[in-house]
Amino acid sequence: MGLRKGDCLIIVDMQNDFMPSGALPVPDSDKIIPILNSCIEVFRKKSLPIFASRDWHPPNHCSFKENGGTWPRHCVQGTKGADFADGLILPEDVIVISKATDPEKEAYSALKDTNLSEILRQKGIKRCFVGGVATEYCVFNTVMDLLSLGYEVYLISDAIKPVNFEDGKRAIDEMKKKGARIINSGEIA
Ligand code: VGL
Ligand code: ZN
Repeated sequence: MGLRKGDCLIIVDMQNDFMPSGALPVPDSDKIIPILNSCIEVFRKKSLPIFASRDWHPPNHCSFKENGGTWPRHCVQGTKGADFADGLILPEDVIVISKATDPEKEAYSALKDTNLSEILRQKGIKRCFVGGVATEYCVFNTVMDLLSLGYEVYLISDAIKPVNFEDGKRAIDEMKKKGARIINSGEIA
């Protein structure tokens, strides 16, 4: 799969709180760090844009149980848990997309209430290669939004992890049905 101008890498929510020892653990999420690092290296060497989204909640965010939501408190702005995962090697010119920053609004997609779609348009992006967590939440919603906007999406199947295995499988099926192509990191790296 020859990478070319118009391609980008989108790494979704690879943050300490989503790692196995974090506040909202995604099982085996640490296992995909080396895989993502090798993808990053390939895109970096070709000077292709690399985006990293991050869940970036204020302390009073509505998704937290204590505020009436469903999740334990996680990825609070400026905390260690919200930092990108230890061991993830992001390039200096990574484009960070912070999402779910409004206390009143949940945002699973990296395109919801962010400037990501505008940057993709500005940069003439055609194909998005996507990895990260969690498969059935933020990866899923990001991929579906990208497909709705007309981007070609390549889901890097060995560089994603779900909260729940069965839900993850269903999410992959749905992304596929909408047009996402399922690839392996070996096809780009
Ligand atoms: C996520 C649950 C809550 C995710 C974010 O990044 O998939 N999941 N907030
Ligand atoms: Zn969240």
